[in-house]
Amino acid sequence: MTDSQTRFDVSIIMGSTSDLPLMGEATKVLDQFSVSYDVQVLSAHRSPNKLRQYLATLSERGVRVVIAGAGMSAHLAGVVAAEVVIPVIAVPLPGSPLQGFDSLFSMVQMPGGVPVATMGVGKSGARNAAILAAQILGLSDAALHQRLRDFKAAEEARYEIQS
Ligand code: RP5
Repeated sequence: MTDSQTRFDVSIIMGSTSDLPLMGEATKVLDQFSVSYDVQVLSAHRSPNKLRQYLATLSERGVRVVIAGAGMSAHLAGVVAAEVVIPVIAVPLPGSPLQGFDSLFSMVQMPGGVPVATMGVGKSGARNAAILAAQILGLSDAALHQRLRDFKAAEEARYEIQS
């Protein structure tokens, strides 16, 4: 568990170490935008007490966005959203016999009052979760906002070269 005094902007939580390869896409993007983050493997099903204890520290650490990635019956993002009042971005992960449909439906269909911003399944979802987190932070950080603008321009230039 991270030192409870350590401050960071984004908390990335995933349900299992088996989620690390795909959720690593989110860390690459946050590195690209120089956004600080913490990574935890904490399961809503297997380690609910540790998860709750960790979530209770986020406010004092200055965390502003949570990214929660999980597969199968993925309750992680919903449980996080039940405990915090900062934005929660969910990444449904594939790998089960249902190939991510299970986690997508578990995450996207939250009851009214407990919002979870659910991305697409898998690698692109993890990537988009980090970009969305950076965009949220960029609303109050002009330098980060500019890095996001530069990223858009670079993506456009890259697309022009390819087409
Ligand atoms: C979920 O169950 C995890 O997020 C993971 O995607 C899935 C399988 O976990 P393992 O059995 O590989 O630990 O809770």
